[in-house]
Amino acid sequence: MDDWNTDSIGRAYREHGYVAPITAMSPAEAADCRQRLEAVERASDPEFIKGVLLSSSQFVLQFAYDLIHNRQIVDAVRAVLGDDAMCWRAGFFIKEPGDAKFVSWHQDLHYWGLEGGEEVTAWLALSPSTPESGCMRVVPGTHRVNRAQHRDTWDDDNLLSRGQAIEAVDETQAVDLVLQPGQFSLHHGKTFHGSRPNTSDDRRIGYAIRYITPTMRQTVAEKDWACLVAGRDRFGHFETFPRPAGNLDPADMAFRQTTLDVESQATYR
Ligand SMILES: O=C(O)CCC(=O)C(=O)O
Repeated sequence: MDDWNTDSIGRAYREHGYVAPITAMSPAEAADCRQRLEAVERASDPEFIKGVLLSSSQFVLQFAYDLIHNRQIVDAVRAVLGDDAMCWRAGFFIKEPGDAKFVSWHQDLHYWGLEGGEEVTAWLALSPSTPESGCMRVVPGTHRVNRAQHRDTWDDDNLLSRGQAIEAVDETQAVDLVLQPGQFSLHHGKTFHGSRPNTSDDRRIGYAIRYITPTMRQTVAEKDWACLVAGRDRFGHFETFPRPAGNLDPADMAFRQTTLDVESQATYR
C-alpha cells in the first residue's frame, strides 16, 4: 500500500473525506485491464457499450467483477469501512481526448436510496488521470456536509444520469486527484467531487467501485444487490450478485437490466 498503512488511510479519510494516490497494481497490469476493456469496446456497438461500461459493468464483464476484489483496493476499503465490506456497484467513467464530457459537483449518497451505513468509492485509473485529462477533483472536508442542495441540469455532456449539480461550491478549495495507471483514490459518499473535460490526447479511463458496510439498507427501491468482498455479512439486506459467466453473456445482461430497472426507483424518484 505505498507509504500508506491502515492507520494513515483511516486518519486521512476521516479528516479530509478522501485519500490519494494509493497503488492497486503495476502500470503493466493496468495496461492489461485497459486492453481487456478496449477489446470489449472494439467488439461492440459504440453507443451500446458506453452505457454498459458506465453503469454496473461488474454484472456483465468478468475482468470488471474481478477488479472489485483487488486485494490492495479491498485492504484500503477495510481501513475506512472496517472488516466487513461489500461491493454495491461499479462503472467506468471514460472521457475521450478533446470531448466535452464532464462531471458536475455532487455527493454520491444523495441519490442512491442507501441509509444506515457507510459508503466509499475506490476510483481506479486505467490511464493517466491529470488536470489536463480531467481528473477527479474533491473539496476536502465536505464529507461532513449532510445533504447539500442539488439541482438536476440534464446536461448532455454531464456523465451523471440527471446532471445533478451542487451549486454552492467553493472551487478555490478543490484538490486535483492526480493518478497514474494502476493507482486509485478513495472518496467518501458525501465528499463534494466532480471533474472537467479531457483536454489531453489520451483517453481518461477510471473505474469507480462503490463499497458499503453490510449495515447499509436500500430504503427506496424494492430490493438491491451487493457482493461480499471482505469479512461477513451479518445483516442480509442485499441479494448477492454473482461473477459473470463471461463478457456480455445474455443471461448476465438480462440480470443487469433487472437491477437497473429496480435501481431507477431510487435514482429517479
Ligand atoms: O470520473 C469522474 O470524473 C467522476 C467520478 C464520480 O463522480 C464518482 O466516482 O463518483
